[in-house]
Amino acid sequence: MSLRLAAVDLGASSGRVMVGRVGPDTLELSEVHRFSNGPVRVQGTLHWDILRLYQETLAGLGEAARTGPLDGLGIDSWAVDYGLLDAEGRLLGNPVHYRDSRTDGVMDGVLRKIPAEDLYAVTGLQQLPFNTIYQLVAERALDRATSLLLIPDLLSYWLTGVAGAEATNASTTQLYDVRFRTWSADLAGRIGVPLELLPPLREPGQVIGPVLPEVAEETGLDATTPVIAVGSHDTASSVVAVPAAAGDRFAYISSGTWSLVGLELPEPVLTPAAQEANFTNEGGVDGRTRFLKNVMGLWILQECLRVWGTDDLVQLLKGAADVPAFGVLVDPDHPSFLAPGNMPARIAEFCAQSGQEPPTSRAVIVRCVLESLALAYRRTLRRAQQVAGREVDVVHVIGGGSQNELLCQLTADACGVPVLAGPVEASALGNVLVQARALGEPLPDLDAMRALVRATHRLRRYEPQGRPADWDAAESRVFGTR
Ligand code: ADP
Ligand code: LRH
Repeated sequence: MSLRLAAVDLGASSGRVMVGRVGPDTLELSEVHRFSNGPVRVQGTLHWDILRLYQETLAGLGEAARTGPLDGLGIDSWAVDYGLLDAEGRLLGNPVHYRDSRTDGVMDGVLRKIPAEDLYAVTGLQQLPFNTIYQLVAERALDRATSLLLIPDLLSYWLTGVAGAEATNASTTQLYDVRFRTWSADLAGRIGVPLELLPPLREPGQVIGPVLPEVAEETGLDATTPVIAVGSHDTASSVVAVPAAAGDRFAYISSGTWSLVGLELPEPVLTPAAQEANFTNEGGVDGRTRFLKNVMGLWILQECLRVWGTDDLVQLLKGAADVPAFGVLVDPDHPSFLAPGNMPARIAEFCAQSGQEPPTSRAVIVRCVLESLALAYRRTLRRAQQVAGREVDVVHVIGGGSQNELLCQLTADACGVPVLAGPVEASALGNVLVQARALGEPLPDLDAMRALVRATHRLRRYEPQGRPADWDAAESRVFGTR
């Protein structure tokens, strides 16, 4: 016997609805619907096209229902962004995209009122300009709102009529107290956000409720189909599906639009060293801590492709593989790479300012992005191990970027440990695994879930090659001796 479950997984560059079959020896995904996602600029503000994303979700669920009855469904998406609802539960405007400029300079203003140490002691979160706390300070519709729903919670609300805040995603807002696993009334008060705006928290595995009759009618789903809270932060779901064995000393890179680089820990690390290194302690499934850092990721490459008007990534990667190593390098986390725009020009600008010859060909630009990412991974993983006092023997690369062979090899070379690449659809796998357990499948803990991923998915192994000294030299070239 196996369960049939739908995972709605909304990434910043594409969304998909997958049907998962989960049983004692079975873990299979099939994609029933995929659609593009990205920022929509309206009169200077970047939004998400949330109604289209909802419509595509319904279309995907309709496809899933056509192929057979579902035992449950769950939604995960990118973090930090939200919709505001009025007293009647109506959405107050299109959610704003985290890359929008409304948060420019906001963080500095907040840190003048709330010392960074106080924020870190409570939330353990990496300072990123788009954290929900900063978005709320810049928010114009706050005085008309009675409820804030993070993106997966908003879609779950539209599907079920039940409002709530799933904990792994709530932990990315910088309004969540990581020590007591509650909203921080103190921080909310200090930025003028009424606590009532923040809905009751729920844990992954909790049943949210059955789909509304109108949803059942539109999709063909049975009216009793439960919507189940999963690790609704996509990175939380993807970390569930890291195919590590019990006792392995592993790091992970959840590689998509962003590269989320770090360790899984039993407890948050809230030390001055962790704060100084700007690591985040996001909430994981089963109370684990995702001790990681956001590295800018394949976003830079996605924007290059957009500017060049091509989607032939495979061809570009072939070209980059032939470019000599250690040419042009950038710091991918430089703030100039955050907003959408002409990345090839911004890379050239970075080179000009750092005394490097700006790249002239696409192949050199792609090579530059990949080597620069590998260098950032190396630096981040070293720091994570120092700060958390743990060593790793292997790096698991999961998500869409695990298909990038050149980047995986560079990552193994830069980090000096083997890389195990896959699965590609880690978030959707983590999503259906948590649903399956909620519905009674004997998957008692993360080890059991990961064992099932390992048994059912083929991984690709990359051994470190080349000379570590070359990476040391590259690192001091880009980052100095910091
Ligand atoms: P997100 O969930 O953030 O939208 P994904 O996990 O879907 O991101 O990963 C998207 C990235 O995966 C793309 O930006 C691209 O760089 C990479 N990718 C997708 N397909 C391939 C492929 N065939 N070869 C190499 N890289 C790929
Ligand atoms: C990746 C992700 C990441 C967040 C960012 C906003 O999709 O959820 O973990 O920091 O989007």
